[in-house]
Amino acid sequence: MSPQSFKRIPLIERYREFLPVTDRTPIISLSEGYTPLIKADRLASMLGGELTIYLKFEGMNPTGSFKDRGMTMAISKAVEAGSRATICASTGNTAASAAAYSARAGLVCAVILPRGAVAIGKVSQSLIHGAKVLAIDGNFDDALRITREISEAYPITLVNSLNPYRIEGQKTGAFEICDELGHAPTYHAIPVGNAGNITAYWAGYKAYYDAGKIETLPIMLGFQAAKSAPIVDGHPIENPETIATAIRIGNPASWKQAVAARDESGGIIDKVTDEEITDAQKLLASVEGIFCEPASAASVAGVIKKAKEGFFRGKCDIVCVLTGHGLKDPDRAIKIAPPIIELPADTKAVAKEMKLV
Ligand code: AN7
Repeated sequence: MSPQSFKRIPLIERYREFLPVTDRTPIISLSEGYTPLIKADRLASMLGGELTIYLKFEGMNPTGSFKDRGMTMAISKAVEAGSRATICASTGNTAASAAAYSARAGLVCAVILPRGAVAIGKVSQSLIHGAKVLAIDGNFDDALRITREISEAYPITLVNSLNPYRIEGQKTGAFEICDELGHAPTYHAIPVGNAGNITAYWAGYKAYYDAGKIETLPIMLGFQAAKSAPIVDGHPIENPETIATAIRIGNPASWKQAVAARDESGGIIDKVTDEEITDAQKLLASVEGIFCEPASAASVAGVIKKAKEGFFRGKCDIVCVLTGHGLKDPDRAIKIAPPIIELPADTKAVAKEMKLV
């Protein structure tokens, strides 16, 4: 094997023609992207019909979530512009990614988190990468408002998805799916929080379509958590709640763009309960061997819900984006899984517990 065939090219170089970069843009990369598209046959057979399901496991990115696709762009452009510092509001994953890419670029990074509402793995990442971690007495929407005000008043680059380079970078998820399948899927299922990712995927599919790389566009299926579903309910939610803390967002920044993606693609944005999310997370772990975080499981929970309603007709393929790794939120996994069995250091006791004797 030649070393060349093993080499990963930074996302920005690989999809350069579709991204707003020049020869002068320094590329800050952690070898993001190239995430696996895993065929989920056992899940599909449980849903019946003629569905082919693929899981785009974005938890395999360097910081464990899809945010790295946008962050390589946002941080590279920040360095190009001569910025020295970055800031973001976050339910955890944006912060982890911003902290890592800022560290790599030598930028100071501040992250504003809703206190007590961010999964421990994500907090640990922001801390170890040396970001200034500020936990406010408020929710994500409060954190985003403060972050916007700070970035408008001081010379600090905002790296939330309001930063257009984030969306540009996240389009590459759609490119990878099309490159691997050779076409666009019939349906694209995705969790919706601040609504940047659904916006980015739709823009990515449209860019590939316009470039003649795909002949059809997918139907977009967005899923919010039931008590954090402003787009589905049609109004901002003042006190959003869900165990899927990543998408505990009451007033998404890219609300209009998400609605446009839904309507232009002939799709839907629906909601799933915490119970449906938990069931989907456990199912993925137990029958497909894939451990994603709760928010990610919302895409699969939504597809299960729609399949039960008879939404899918005939032969079709569905790509579900699993946006983040399950290790981000180990507390949650331990809470929903069977307990540890504690025993004396005794072979007989172990054999008995295993029902071998
Ligand atoms: C695992 O990190 O908003 O609809 O601040 O971490 O583009 O917001 C995270 C969002 C889905 C929703 N899945 O994506 C943040 C943040 C996971 C996430 C979403 C998030 P968007």
